[in-house]
Amino acid sequence: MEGMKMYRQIVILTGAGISAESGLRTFRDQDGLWEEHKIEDVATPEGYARDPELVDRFYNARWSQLHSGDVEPNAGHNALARLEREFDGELLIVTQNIDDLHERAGSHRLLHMHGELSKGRCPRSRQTFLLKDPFGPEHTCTCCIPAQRLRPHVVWFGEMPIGLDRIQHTLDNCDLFIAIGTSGTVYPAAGFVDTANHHGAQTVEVNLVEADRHSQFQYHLQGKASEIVPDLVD
Ligand code: BV8
Repeated sequence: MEGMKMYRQIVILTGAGISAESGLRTFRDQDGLWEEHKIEDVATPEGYARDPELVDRFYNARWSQLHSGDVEPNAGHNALARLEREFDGELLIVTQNIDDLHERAGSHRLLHMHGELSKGRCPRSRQTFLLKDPFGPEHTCTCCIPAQRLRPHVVWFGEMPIGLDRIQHTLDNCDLFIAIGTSGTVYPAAGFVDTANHHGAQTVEVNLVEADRHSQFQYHLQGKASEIVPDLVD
């Protein structure tokens, strides 16, 4: 924690790599989620319009794994929740992940920029609904007549990410930006490091490998998030 005390505003971007050690598959690693599906079939509005049942199955498989009882936050998630408790400056975790492992670890200052697996959304009003069981055609909204079939509350390619104004503002004012477990392939998240650099923040990448934007980071800490992040927070 000593090392963190010198900062006053920290933004942390997390990706699928921080949940990998909890047993959730990443997208682009070996045996990743995209291996079995084409992105355009399961992570675009066009794919959903073409085959909503296929997309429901893709997200239901992930929903069921997340609620199987076998998936728990790991030391990386827990360390970030401890940082929030102990750091007396401003902290925001921006996650690209749609799982709820940061919440379950105790993080509150958290923004899901690509949506949340545990919620469905009304396609007409955009109102969200907590889902107690996996997606199906029987999941309809209560805000419209006739009731609309709920879609996954997930940001697909070509859709506007959530909370960009708030994210931009915190990036403009942060003095430390840490990216953990993300391949840096998806924008606008992959461009956050440029904003942080532009405003003079220190930038750190935590990853098993040098990811796509690694040259933009001042520091690269190579290794598993569950090992590196607790050391970073201590
Ligand atoms: C938008 C759905 C308009 C949710 C996802 C050309 C140039 C630039 C941009 C574009 C372009 N063409 C199109 C675009 C825009 C497009 C885009 O970026 N395309 C890419 C492919 C080029 N972006 C969009 O469409 C976005 N919307 O642009 O709207 C707009 C924007 C701004 C302002 C106005 C209008 C929407 C993007 C969201 C798409 N939705 N998925 C879901 O199903 O979960 S993307 C998908 O990838 C997930 O959301 C995921 O979060 C995201 C990023 O993946 P990662 O989290 O990084 O995971 P990945 O598997 O890739 O990598 C894992 C990493 O972890 C690896 O580096 C690995 O080494 C590491 N790792 C593994 N284990 C560990 C570890 N690290 C540490 N410890 C470990 N144990």
